Amino acid sequence: MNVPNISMPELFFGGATLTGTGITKSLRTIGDLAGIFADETAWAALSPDKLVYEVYSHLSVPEGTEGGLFFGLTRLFPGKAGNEYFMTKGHFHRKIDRMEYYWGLEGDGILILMDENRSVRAEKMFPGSLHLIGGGIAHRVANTGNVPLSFAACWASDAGHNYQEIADNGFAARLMEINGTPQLCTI
Ligand code: M6P
Ligand code: ZN
Repeated sequence: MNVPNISMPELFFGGATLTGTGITKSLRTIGDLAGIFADETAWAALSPDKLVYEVYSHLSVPEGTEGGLFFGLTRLFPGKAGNEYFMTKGHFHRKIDRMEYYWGLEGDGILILMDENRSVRAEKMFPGSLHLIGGGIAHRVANTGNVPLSFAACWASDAGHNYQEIADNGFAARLMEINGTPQLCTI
C-alpha cells in the first residue's frame, strides 16, 4: 500500500550548520559582553562590534511552554580578552531543575559547570563530545582553540535563562590561558 505522506524535513542539521524553517539567529558581540571578562581593560581595548558568538535556535513552541523542546547551535569564535578565552555568557535555567544536552560539533573548548553551592568543574568539548547538564547547574562554554567552536544544544522549552545570578556573582572559576595552556582559575 502506498501512503503518500513522506515529506522532506523542515530542518537541516549538517555538520555545524542549522538551516530550515523557523530558525532564529542572535549575535553576541564584545559590546554585549560587558562585565563578563576579568580584565576589563583588555575587554575595552577590543572593538565593541567584534563578534564573539552566534546562536541559531529552533524554538518550536512559545518560550515557557511545558513539555516542548528547543534546539540550538552556537558558534563561538576564537579569541581572548587578556588571558581569558572568549566564552558564552553562561546561565542557570530560570526553572532551575531543567536539564540540557550540549554536544561538540567542531573545534575545541571547555564546558564550565557550576552548581548552586558555586562548586565548579569543567569538561573538554570536541567533535563528538556529549555533555548532560544536570538541573541546578550553570553552564558556560569557552573556545580554547584557533578555529570556531560549534556545539549543539537541546533543552526544555520551559527552562528559561537566568543570567542575573551570573551577572551579579560570575562563575567561581574562570578559564585562563596560563603558560600556553587552559587552566581553571579562581581569580
Ligand atoms: C546554547 C543554549 C542556549 C544559549 C546558547 C548561548 O545554544 O544553551 O539556550 O542561549 O547556548 O549561551 P548563553 O545563553 O549562555 O549566552
Ligand atoms: Zn541552558
